[in-house]
Amino acid sequence: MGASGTRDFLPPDRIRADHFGLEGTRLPYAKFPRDPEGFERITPVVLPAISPFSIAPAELTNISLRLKVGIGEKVMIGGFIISGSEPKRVVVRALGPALLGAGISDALVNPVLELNDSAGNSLAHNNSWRDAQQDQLIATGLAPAHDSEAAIVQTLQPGAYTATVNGADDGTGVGLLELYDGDASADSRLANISSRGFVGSGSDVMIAGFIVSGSAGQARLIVRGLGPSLSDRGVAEPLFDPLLEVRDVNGTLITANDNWRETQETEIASTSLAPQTDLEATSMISAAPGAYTATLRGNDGAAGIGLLEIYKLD
Ligand SMILES: [Ca+2]
Ligand SMILES: [Ca+2]
Repeated sequence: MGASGTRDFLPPDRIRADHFGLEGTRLPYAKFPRDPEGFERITPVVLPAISPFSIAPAELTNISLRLKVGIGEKVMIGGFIISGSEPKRVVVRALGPALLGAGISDALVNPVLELNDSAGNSLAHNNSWRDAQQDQLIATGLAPAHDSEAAIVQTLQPGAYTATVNGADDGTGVGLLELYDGDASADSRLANISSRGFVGSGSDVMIAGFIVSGSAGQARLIVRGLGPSLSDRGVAEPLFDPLLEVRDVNGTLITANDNWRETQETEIASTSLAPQTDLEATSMISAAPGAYTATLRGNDGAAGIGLLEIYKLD
């Protein structure tokens, strides 16, 4: 039942979806989804009500992106937008060796992480998490398990940001980029998130795990899988024919789309988010609080640079 390539999508024990840690009086960190195919190992995740007083509508919170990190245009780039009026504290992690323990044999051995603003200015750069913000990271409960892994704690003003993961010394392998909302009570939200990088076949497809948080309501989301239009952005080897799937934490298929005009054409065209080419994939979904997995791959196992985007509509 699981999406192709999600078989080995096993995060480390301490960040699995049913594991919540309280940070003082802050709201719990929700963790990203577990392996949709690992039925013998998982129990269905029910996100707890955050507090008796919290009736906020559903929001997009944490995300994890997994893909095969290469060099040049094959590095992993996660994009996110913080909307609202207040700064938001985020924790960003770049993991690789943690995947080795989860059965990924070609994990990225030594990830390097960089955080940039929308103008491309570097806000933070980290190779080994102990080198810069060790104490802060330990205090968040999100310190990586391996010294070669990278992490950054940063308070960000509303705006658009990117986090880039590459391998030290041009190393390549499957990497995991995670973004945690460390300040869910702030008047600011993660509005859009995206993942750009190499989309291969098998276990090298692009996978995005994301959490819809909140104790009530549903989030209206648009999920897009782009490829051909990236050539307009200077990508030399775009994914020719993207195929998109979204599953819930149990591995149940929520939606699948190959070419966006085939389903929901009218609804999608009524937004500003209709893809530029017919081969690109888009789905609109209403998502109850919970953990989800979106998978981007190429039709017929083709490979190339793809962009997976998740937008939250108001
Ligand atoms: Ca490193
Ligand atoms: Ca397609």
